Amino acid sequence: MNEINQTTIASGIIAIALIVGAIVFTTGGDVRSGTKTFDVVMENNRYNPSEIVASVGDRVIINFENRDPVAHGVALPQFNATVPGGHVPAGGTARMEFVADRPIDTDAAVCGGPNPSDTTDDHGEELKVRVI
Ligand SMILES: [Cu+2]
Repeated sequence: MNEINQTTIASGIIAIALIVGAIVFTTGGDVRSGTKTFDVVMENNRYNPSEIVASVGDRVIINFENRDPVAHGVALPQFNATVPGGHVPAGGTARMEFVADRPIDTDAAVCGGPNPSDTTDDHGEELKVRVI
């Protein structure tokens, strides 16, 4: 009888320890690398929102929905990030994902040129990406 009780108690302690450990591990993982997801609508050659902000270390996911009859190019070469083919197709959607491993303040709208600072031949849109 006594042995059974001790075994039961010991099993209970181990189970609680495993649960607490799992909670600590999960929470710690979230704190170290949070995921920020943004939904950006492209319409009339403008993006909404036109600025997103993330923290260094965040995994950033941007879901684009292009409501325009033309494709729009987006890229963040600093994070080696873009969408399939480099453009969000006309009337289509695309996803861009990257780890924001350093601070930055740039424009991810790159229609018309591979250089994100070149806005001379794009549609005039802007998607400011700030990592702070
Ligand atoms: Cu464009």
